[in-house]
Amino acid sequence: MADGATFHVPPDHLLVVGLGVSGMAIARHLKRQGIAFVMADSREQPAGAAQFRREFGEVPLYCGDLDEIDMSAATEVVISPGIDPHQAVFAQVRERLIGELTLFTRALPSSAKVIAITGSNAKSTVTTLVGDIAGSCGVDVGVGGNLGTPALTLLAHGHELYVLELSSFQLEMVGQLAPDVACFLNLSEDHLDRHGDMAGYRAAKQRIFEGAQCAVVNRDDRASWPSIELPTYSFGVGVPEGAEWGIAVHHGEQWLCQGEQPWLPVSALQVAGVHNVANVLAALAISVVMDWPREVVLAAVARFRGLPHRVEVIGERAGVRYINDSKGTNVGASLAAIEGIAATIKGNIIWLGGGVGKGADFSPLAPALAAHAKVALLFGRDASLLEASLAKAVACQRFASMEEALSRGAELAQAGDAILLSPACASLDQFANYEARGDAFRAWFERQGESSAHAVKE
Ligand code: UMA
Ligand code: ADP
Repeated sequence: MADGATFHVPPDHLLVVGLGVSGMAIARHLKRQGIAFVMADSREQPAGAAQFRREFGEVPLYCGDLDEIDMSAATEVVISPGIDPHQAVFAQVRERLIGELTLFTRALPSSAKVIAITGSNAKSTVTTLVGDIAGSCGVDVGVGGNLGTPALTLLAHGHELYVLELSSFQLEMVGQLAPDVACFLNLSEDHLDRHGDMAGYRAAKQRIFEGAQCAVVNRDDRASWPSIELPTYSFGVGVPEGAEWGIAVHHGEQWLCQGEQPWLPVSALQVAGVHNVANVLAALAISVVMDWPREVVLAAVARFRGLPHRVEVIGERAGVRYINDSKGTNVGASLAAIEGIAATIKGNIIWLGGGVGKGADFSPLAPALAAHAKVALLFGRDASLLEASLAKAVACQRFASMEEALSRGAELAQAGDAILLSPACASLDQFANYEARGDAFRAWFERQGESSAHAVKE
């Protein structure tokens, strides 16, 4: 499509950039609204081109170098979250640059409510749980955003409530969403290649609070608190005071509590690890702000089994638990998983890590591994970087593949231990995505079961 000739955005047209999941949702929304637009993608042959042409017929689609686009006549330029707004190519249209959520806010009926959830980790878990609770309470709810279904696609179905998982990429371009509840779960190093430094990353996430009715934040992570004045409700894993949410001992057992009021024993939860208790507390805090009925909320929370690949207990063999946390793709996530699981087992953790480290500093893992891990079994592209950061704290061994690391883990494990895949890295060097990595973990576990059953028969 790009033949070196300049592509001119016609007057009175929006330019949509990025023909992915968000771009298609934006295009469908603009069509519904009767707003003229053209589409562009920086790849020569984006996977969605055929689908776009089927749905949008004559709407011009430009594929190729974005420098070749003359954006001067565009009324606005709508970019997908994966596209960096700071690129020089957008310098001339900075005031007219918007994201999907700006369109969402403009079209949102005033009667509809929005719960917006962000954080470096736990977004999908908390978003899904809050959506489950809302649904159980009889609310007509749409659940999506960074989780998968774009906010504009949800909007097309016309819900009473939108529960949106929002990434820093989406929030950077949010406009003013003004949600009924803005929840910021935690902040740890991620996406610094896009945001420059932690201050830039936090600033993007802080935009969730603009115009919000109230904030739900993490008492154990000051970075999650709003920089602006807002009614604020907090959760944390310590003993709560006043209206705070936390964990306290009640009748000799640990309970999830609001202040002195016990809500649910930790033992009633199906999700594993202290970090998941924090996630449930965040969802409870939101539920109370929304004034949902307590008994229905508690029943929904007790039913929640968590999401696949997030500290998912795959099974137990010879007293050893196998836990798939393939979605632990950054240091903060894996730290939470290691500490969360250590508190629930009698033995030690056998930790599997590695993959693409995204330039992260792995050293924050060292104290947790020193305290809780028998060994670190490392694989993938950045195994040597992990070893360099961790070798003083924990015995490290390197392997060509995750499966080889798993086999070694099974040899080393004793009853009471947990084999935890929480790699602190992206998977793309050896797998299609984190799901494929988690599926390979499960498949290995199941294969071992079959071969040991076979051995017993023989
Ligand atoms: N593209 C360009 N030029 C670029 C970059 C991208 O033309 O420089 C094109 C790509 O070819 C692609 C399209 O833009 O076809 C759109 O890409 P996108 O990267 O914005 O992705 P979408 O398919 O629209 O999916 C996005 C989110 N992706 C990103 O933020 C990278 C999805 O989150 C989200 O589920 C979806 O919108 C619906 O809201 C994924 C993600 O990885 C899961 N998110 C990051 C994370 O969770 O850490 C933030
Ligand atoms: P996100 O959507 O933000 O990536 P997920 O709910 O998919 O979050 O969880 C991703 C990973 O984050 C989990 O696999 C786990 O390793 C880690 N995690 C889960 N809960 C927490 C928490 N409360 N604090 C820190 N890390 C967490």
